[in-house]
Amino acid sequence: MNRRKFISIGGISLPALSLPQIVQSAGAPKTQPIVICTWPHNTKASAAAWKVLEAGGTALDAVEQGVMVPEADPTDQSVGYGGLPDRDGRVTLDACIMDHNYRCGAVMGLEQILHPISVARMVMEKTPHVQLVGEGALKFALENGFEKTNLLTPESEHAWKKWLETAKYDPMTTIDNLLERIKKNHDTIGMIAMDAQGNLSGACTTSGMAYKMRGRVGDSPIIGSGLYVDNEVGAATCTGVGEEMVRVCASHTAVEIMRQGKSPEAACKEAIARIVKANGAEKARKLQAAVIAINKQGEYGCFSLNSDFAMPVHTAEGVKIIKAPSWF
Ligand code: SD4
Repeated sequence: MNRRKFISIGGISLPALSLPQIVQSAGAPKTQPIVICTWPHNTKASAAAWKVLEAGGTALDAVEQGVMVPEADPTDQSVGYGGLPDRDGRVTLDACIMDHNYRCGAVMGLEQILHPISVARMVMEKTPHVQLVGEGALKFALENGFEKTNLLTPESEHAWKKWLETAKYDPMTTIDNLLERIKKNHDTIGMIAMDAQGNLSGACTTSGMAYKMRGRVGDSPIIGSGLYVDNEVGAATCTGVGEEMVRVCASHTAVEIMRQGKSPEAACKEAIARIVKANGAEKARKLQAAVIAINKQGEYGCFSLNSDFAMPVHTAEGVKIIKAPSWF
């Protein structure tokens, strides 16, 4: 019998699964809160999340507040307001959120709403569904008090028009563009946090690949691909060429590897290894993908396909930037 899975009340052993709340509140040790996120420029976002944790808030509130920072920042051309548009010139946003009870919500291809992460949370909290897409997601947002905003800034419109001059409907064009954006240090934010109760949550939000085909959805709003949280084990989130993360369910893969007892860094490396295997080394060299993870003990790690990826780690000791080891 697996002792971890059973609790004893008055001498009678019961499966812990039948009393999850009691086990959690009675047994949860105090842990050190921590928040990590993708890309080194996102320290303002991790600081906003840390503020919530420091005040005793939940990991769920922390990750939502954290990723709202780049969503509202017009200079970040890969998330929310100011995001680079699709080929038709429309800014379409993808986001998802997941808490410590396997609850999750996502929006895909959402337009004209400043904070897709908050709509994703509302999908999680107010609907029987996990994912809403396009027009339906917008309708739901408007019915729930969100307001329409023009998200296309003059800078992003200008960049799109310039791209149109030579536009080729070739996926490699999009990948080149992604690498260019990464060099400028602006990209999708995936964030995971552990609060003082030891509970994990995560959020991921993006405007997706610049100049993507209309209707294209990447990994970021897909539970298991762009983000996964299992409060018994750990959490992981990703950034990079979304198609690659979807093919190997990168975040879920990393969590499952942690479940086998591997460190967060080893788990992230295994997810990246599967992307290399799926593509072959030659193609993988031209892609970028990175996975970050925290386990239930609050240990963290990251790993990227190509170099130049790093993540902020925010704890009571302050913020530090961890450079990821990379496959190439
Ligand atoms: C996507 N994963 O839409 C996102 C883009 C990204 O670093 O993360 N870029 O595919």
